[in-house]
Amino acid sequence: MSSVIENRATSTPQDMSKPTSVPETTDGFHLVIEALKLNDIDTIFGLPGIPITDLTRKAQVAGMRMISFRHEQNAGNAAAAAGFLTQKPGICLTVSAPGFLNGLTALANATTNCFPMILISGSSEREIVDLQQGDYEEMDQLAIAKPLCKAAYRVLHAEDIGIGIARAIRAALSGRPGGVYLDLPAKLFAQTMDAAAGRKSLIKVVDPAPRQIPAPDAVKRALDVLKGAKKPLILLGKGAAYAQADADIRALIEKTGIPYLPMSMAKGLLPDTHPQSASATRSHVLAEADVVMLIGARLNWLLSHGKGKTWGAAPKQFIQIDISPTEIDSNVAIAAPLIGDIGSCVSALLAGMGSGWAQPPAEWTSGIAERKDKNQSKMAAQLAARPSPMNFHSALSVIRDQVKTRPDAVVVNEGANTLDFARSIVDMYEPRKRLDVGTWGIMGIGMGFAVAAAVVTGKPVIAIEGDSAFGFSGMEVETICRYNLPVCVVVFNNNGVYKGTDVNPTGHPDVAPTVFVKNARYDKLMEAFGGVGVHATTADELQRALAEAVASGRPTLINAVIDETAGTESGRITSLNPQSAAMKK
Ligand code: FYN
Ligand code: ADP
Repeated sequence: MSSVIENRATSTPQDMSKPTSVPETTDGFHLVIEALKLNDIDTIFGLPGIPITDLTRKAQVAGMRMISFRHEQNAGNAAAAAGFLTQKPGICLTVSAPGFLNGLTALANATTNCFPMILISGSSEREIVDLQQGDYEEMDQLAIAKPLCKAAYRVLHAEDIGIGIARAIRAALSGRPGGVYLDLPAKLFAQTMDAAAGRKSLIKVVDPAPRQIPAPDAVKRALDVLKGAKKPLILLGKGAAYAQADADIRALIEKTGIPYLPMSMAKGLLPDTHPQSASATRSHVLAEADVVMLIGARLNWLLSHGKGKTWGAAPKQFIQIDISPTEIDSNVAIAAPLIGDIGSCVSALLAGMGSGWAQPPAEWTSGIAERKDKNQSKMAAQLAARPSPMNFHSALSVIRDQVKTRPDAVVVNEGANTLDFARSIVDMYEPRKRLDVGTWGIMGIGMGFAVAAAVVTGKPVIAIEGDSAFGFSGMEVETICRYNLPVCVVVFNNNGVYKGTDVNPTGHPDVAPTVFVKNARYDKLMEAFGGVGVHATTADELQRALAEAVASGRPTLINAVIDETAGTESGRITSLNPQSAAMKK
């Protein structure tokens, strides 16, 4: 901490006779920075302003990476993605009230996704806020944050900064990871204290995400249920990707020979080309399986709550591996809950299986293989077509080929059709290389996630963006250029939300609510900040531009012109759109 301790003694002629040794002091700014650094946090995503501007400067001077954004929501999304990728809480730093609120959506989304992040916001003076006397950016931020995150804390005294940050880190990482809010009132930053006492007040969190070993009887129960299966299926969720137990998860799948389905952010845990992947016959395996083992995946809306038509008529038994005991039985009965961290649970299962674990019946696996082959051939034909203008398949086939040659690239993906088609078309080969709209199906994560992926991994990032989705965070292309990040944004431009063909039936000159400016040139946006902009109207043009962007690492935006009639309302989740009673008749 010596680098940040300031000797505040001033030397004047009158002082000359006094002893020269004066106590070193430190302050709130430096204590916050040192507390983070002590816990190996080296990057802050944020946006400077009152009262945290100097904190951003001092953090940079102290050797931290300070990534400044144009809007706090994008900084928050970056922090959340960094948390998912690194198992360290991503830090988002904002100003008070409006900045805090802008960051809050990302904090709530991180919590929903089980990503560890800490939103640190400066706040106005407690005395004035609590008496509601109208302070600058007055808001009771702690109260507002509480219901939207896993934990929320406020620090009032410099000597408590170490404790506050330690509690925030532990809350974000332990058990089910999630978002934590840390409120730092403006006055705190300038508070001074003796440097040695300050140093002593800091805490290096020991074992912030303790392993949680599953109970032996729970392991045995899970194995017994699995043993009895005729049509077993394993479902991998983003919790399994987060857990970084990649080798054991692969070993479990390969040892058991059980077909598996990755949820979207678990794609690449095993290569999507793996012979046991059942992605290409998803509906069939969900409906037909008799025993389903969930590994870090919740039975929420994305899995039709574990019931209904998706799951077919055949009776099902579920085995669920999760760190959160209250997840069990949340939607349907779970026959064999296995509570613990995924690494410990999977290795306990492997140990319990011993050698000679029986493979699933051949009629189950060969039936899956047949359907898979058929569906993949159908898909291959669609991908090979070169329609003009491009459609989702032809444009995505280019990205699919590029990712195949650069499996280390991170794919960020949002939109409706752009999301749904990309999920099934773009194969992933390595774990934690796909970041997308997650549990909420949120739009606006694109540029924040892309910046974080580039900063954290140093690898090329390909952001596959619907034109609507891109609009939520598009201004961050300036951030991408400013930090010269290896991000290639591909905007799937079909002139509107879902598609660009809606008309306003009233005859009023306003266009329909789902329609954008026709033939917009999103590529010019990137050029405005010194990046590379490409207008691609054919698959060949797209291929050349993408290959060049990935090879050069230069910030690039490709405006990929897609047939404006392509796409369906809400992609593959049209059924969630309420329809008016009159229309249903
Ligand atoms: C998948 N499929 C394939 C392949 N991969 N066919 C051939 N080859 C390959 N490689 C098939 C698969 O078997 C499915 O067909 C179909 O393609 C779709 O697969 P997907 O995408 O895996 O599955 P599905 O049914 O779309 O998944 C359900 C879902 C998913 C809810 C998990 O839709 C999802 O994650 N949605 C998120 C949507 C969202 O958040 N949108 C943002 C808001 S948009 P069948 O087996 O025949 O079914 C606001 O409007
Ligand atoms: P998906 O959307 O991919 O299906 P979900 O976000 O629904 O995945 O589920 C992730 C689950 O993983 C959550 O229930 C969470 O508690 C769990 N989880 C996260 N990290 C771990 C871990 N290290 N060990 C065990 N479970 C975990």
